[in-house]
Amino acid sequence: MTSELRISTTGRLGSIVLDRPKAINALSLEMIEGIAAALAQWRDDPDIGAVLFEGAGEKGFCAGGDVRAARAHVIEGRPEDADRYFATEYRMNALIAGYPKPLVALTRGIVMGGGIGIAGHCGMRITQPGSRFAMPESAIGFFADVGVSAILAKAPLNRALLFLMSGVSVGASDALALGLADVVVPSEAVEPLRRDIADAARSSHAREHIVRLMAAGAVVAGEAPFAAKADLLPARQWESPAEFVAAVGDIAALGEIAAVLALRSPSSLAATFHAQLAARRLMAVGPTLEMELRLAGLMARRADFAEGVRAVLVDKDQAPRWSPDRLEALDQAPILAAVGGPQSA
Ligand code: QUE
Repeated sequence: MTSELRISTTGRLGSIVLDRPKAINALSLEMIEGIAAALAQWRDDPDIGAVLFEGAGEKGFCAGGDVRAARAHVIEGRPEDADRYFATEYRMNALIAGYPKPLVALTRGIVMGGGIGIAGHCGMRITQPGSRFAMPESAIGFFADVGVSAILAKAPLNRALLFLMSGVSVGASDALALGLADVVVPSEAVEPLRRDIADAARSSHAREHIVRLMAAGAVVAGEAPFAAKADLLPARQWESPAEFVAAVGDIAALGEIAAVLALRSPSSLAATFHAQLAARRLMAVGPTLEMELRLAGLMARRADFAEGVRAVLVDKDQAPRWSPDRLEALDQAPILAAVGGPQSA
């Protein structure tokens, strides 16, 4: 068992604490395997009634995945090792999404990338004021993965595309508006809530008890400024990522987000756009993750992934050189083939 995970039980409550606080609990392969092993063991254990996920440290629940390691595999000529990392992570995401017992995510601070891949798929999602949610993969030449396309497929299309393509972070109220969390609970209520959830796990109606605890502890969500901005876009079926990006550029109030989109990898924008449309056709987490695994195999091998991780996380010059550097110059055929859209038939 890895030291980056604390796995324990309190009565009939299983507890999984991501414990790699120096890296904001970013998910190593060993952490992913440890989470999957604990969940697999507890699934049929009659002594476990519910499972709680939390992150150690002050900074947040989880900053993402081990994209530095995935990049190293690719540039050392072993992209299959990167494939194996993503396959293991997505299998864990599917295990969470289809889990037969109540899974509770208790998040705060940073909840990004692979962190949303855990917390977002839990059946009961509690967050706290001040939390920041994002899928920032378009900044590193990858795409919004870990099955989050399937969660956002239930949100209005413009909210989903703007959030996933831009990678900007949003607060707790917007996480509710996007369908990434269910309730916001004040930080001072968390300790008693944790005890109450452990008590509820003893009940044969644990799910109903926890739902009631969540409703009782919730504060009224405030304004959701990101969702309000996305709702300024015309409601329509976008034909291409370029058309969507142009529409964002046409609305003055979206200027900041348009500027962010202009910095993102064009390949990432296209992959994230087409993955979201595919998720809306599939409307199921398992098939969406299978689609994402094909897309991950493609995207991890493209130059933008190694370059994006270099610029953001290795050299930290924040100045990636994308190829191609414009959506207009991108051949979308390989991306369409990977997502398996009607266009690829
Ligand atoms: C996009 C990402 C990640 C990211 C930044 C991006 C990601 C990830 C981290 C991260 C952050 C802090 C750490 C760490 C990793 O940042 O997946 O180890 O200490 O894990 O723009 O996908």
